[in-house]
Amino acid sequence: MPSYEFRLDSNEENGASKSLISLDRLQIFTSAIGSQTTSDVASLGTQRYDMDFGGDNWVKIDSELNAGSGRGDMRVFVPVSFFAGSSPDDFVYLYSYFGTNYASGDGFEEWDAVLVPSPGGALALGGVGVLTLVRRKRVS
Ligand SMILES: [Ca+2]
Ligand SMILES: [Ca+2]
Ligand SMILES: [Ca+2]
Repeated sequence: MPSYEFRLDSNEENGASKSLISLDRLQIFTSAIGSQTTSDVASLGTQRYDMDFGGDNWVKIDSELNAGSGRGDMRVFVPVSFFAGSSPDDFVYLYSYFGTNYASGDGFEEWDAVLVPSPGGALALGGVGVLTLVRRKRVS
């Protein structure tokens, strides 16, 4: 099925258990309003994806399996149909939270997005023009 691909490049130290990190929350929103900053994630717009829908989930990631800065560690495919009713001019917001189950360390975790073409041509969403990252880092 046609999907949007969101790619995570986690940045952790190598060795022992230091390369492990948990992705504990992932939510994706669309909104006509760009450049929003808020601590109330639900206010970002229309929710398109929530990895905790139906129950708490998390992902254990070993950054050392594809070690090196700029090298991807996880891919998330969200069906284009989840974005039904959105406008080609909408902004896409991705909220992620790391470190609850395995602590985050070293550098920032980074996301980017790729439009995976539909075999049929036209997609419901014109493109992921702006991807705003709302990051929270657990410090304790
Ligand atoms: Ca990496
Ligand atoms: Ca979770
Ligand atoms: Ca990190």
